Amino acid sequence: MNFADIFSLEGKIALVTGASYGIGFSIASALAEAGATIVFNDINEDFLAKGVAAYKDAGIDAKGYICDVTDEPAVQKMVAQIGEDVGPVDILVNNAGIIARTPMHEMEAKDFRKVIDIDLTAPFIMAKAVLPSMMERNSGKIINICSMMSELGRETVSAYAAAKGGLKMLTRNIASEYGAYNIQCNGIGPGYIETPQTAPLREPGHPFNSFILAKTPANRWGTTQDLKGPAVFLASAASDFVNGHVLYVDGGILAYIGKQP
Ligand code: NAP
Ligand code: GCO
Repeated sequence: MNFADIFSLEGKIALVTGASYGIGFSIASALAEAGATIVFNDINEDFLAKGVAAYKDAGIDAKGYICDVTDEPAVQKMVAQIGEDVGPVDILVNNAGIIARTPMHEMEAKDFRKVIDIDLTAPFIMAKAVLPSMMERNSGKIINICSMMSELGRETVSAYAAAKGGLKMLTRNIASEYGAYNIQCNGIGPGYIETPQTAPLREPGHPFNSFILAKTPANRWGTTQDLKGPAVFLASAASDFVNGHVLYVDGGILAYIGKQP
């Protein structure tokens, strides 16, 4: 295999969850640019339609499905439908996620459970749905979108940190349990990226903005573009002996003690 072919996704089918916009859209676009056929889902019909149109504008013929990633029968149905429509999933990216920013002592258990359900249980449900076919074909890539909060805590994000820390361990466990089937499961841990999820933290004058810049050696917020190369690497043959890792794409945050005030 020559060098360019190592990164090629020609002939592969990639399912990216929650990919109408934001990080999911950018990762799906990168996989498409590397040659993959893209399928994605959203829970919201309007966002799904906007997503399909945005892919079209980018020259990508992506197929969208309405599906809540926490609903196991709906996920099984969607994966079966994708099998009929385009073929079996070769690459799964568990991107759909939510965050709740609430002091833990004020958080209701139902709101904590909701974050765990979408950010941790759903990647299990999604992976479970694609694994049997990957095992049969002795080939597969699963990429879980983790977070700085897979390693670090901070005020107000207890449920999110618990879920993303758990997702790091689910990643290692899938790698351990299915590595013998030539299935690689790795994570991407984005640093602080400009998306709707972080919009409240980036409002003008919000102290979090200067806090994050002081914590990031790159001295900037990440963009969704920054995640494209790492996603193609982990989806392609270039990473066939890389399993159970989380690749942090954080401008150096985890390496740095932070700027002296
Ligand atoms: P975003 O802009 O809020 O997008 C999240 C996507 O997930 C949306 O399309 C949303 O759909 C979808 N989604 C939520 N719940 C769903 C469900 N139950 N079923 C199906 N889809 C669902 O988030 P983002 O910033 O792009 O983040 C994407 C992933 O990266 C998340 O897992 C997030 O935790 C992680 N991450 C983000 C950052 C960052 O700085 N932005 C950093 C580290 C990790 P609707 O819009 O229809 O609700
Ligand atoms: C926060 C959360 C998220 C981050 C991200 C960091 O601190 O509020 O951690 O908003 O975007 O997950 O990797």
